[in-house]
Amino acid sequence: MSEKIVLHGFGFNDRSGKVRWLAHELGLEVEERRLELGAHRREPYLSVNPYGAVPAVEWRGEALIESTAICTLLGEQHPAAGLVVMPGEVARGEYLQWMAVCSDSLESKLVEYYLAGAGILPAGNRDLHHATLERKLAVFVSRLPSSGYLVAQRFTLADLTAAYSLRLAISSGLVERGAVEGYLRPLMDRPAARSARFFASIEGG
Ligand SMILES: N[C@@H](CCC(=O)N[C@@H](CS)C(=O)NCC(=O)O)C(=O)O
Repeated sequence: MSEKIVLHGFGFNDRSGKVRWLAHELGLEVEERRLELGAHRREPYLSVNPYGAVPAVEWRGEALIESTAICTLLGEQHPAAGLVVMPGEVARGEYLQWMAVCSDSLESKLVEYYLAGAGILPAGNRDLHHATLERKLAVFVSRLPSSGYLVAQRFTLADLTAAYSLRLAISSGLVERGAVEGYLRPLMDRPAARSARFFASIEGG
């Protein structure tokens, strides 16, 4: 019988999507706990994540927060799946670099830029981040392979994390889909990405 995680999130487009896709890659059962906007800032959710943000996961009696930390921990617990490039592997440095570029340098700015475009955050967030995102995304896109994976010649958490930033950048009109299709298409076609509905927002699904 597969192991289960309880996943707290708003839906398919927030960062719970990263955890959902990873869990599907690992064959974990996902019990969804959907939060209405606002409920994430109140009890009982604050007892799970005192920062009042999604995602959070309940797993083996523990509450886990921070999407990248959750994905890394779950990936490391299933080394045979090869989703994390472990210490000692040749590509470890490159892997850490891609992870940091995506989850530290790009992700938060992209989320704020996207939400400002959707009228959920003040429009000022777009002005604040536009020039930096344009500049960094141009470099990011130029460094993506036109086929295959980012590191270690296999699908890893770095690809999943990059896909989250790319999806936001495409939805926001900052990256043209055609420019990254060779890299992105095989990720979109992964059965786990499909069953997690990770790309639904750019596939019209
Ligand atoms: N670094 C955190 C960011 C969490 C975060 O800000 N999540 C957003 C949704 S993607 C959220 O909960 N926003 C609502 C809020 O901050 O009030 C992570 O990766 O989990």
